[in-house]
Amino acid sequence: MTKWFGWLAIAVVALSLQAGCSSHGDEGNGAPPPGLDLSTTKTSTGGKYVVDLRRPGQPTRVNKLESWQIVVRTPAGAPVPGASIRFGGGMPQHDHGFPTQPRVVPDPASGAASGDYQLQGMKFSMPGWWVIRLDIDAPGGTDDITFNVVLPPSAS
Ligand SMILES: [Cu+2]
Repeated sequence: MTKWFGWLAIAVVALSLQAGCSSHGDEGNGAPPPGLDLSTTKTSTGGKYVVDLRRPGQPTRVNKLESWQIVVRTPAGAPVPGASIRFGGGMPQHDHGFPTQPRVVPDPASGAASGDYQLQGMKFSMPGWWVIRLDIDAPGGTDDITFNVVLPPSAS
């Protein structure tokens, strides 16, 4: 009998750990903070690059893999080819990252010289406020940029 209760306790703990993230969503603290900058074209923190984050045409769905496009230009509008771009981010309100490890490669459609990149393996595990951080290492110097993305409840 004691053993049985032990297993039950373990099961309950495991269940509550798993539910940890999604349980935030149905309470008030799941709402994104007001006044978020949702621009998809931004200047990097150090002012070295202008980055355009392009989602595919159809609305993003939770748990669906997507490829996005990243267009990197100098502030004067010149393409920035040859950049290595590291992807990071997650949900600031829930303290977790992306369910996949997206990577950035030169856009196969536009070619390596274009300064257009493809963000492969994008996936969101739940609706809400997500932050995408890109660390850019290019001949023009290193810089970083952060985008806010909000997935509506209807995305799940
Ligand atoms: Cu979350």
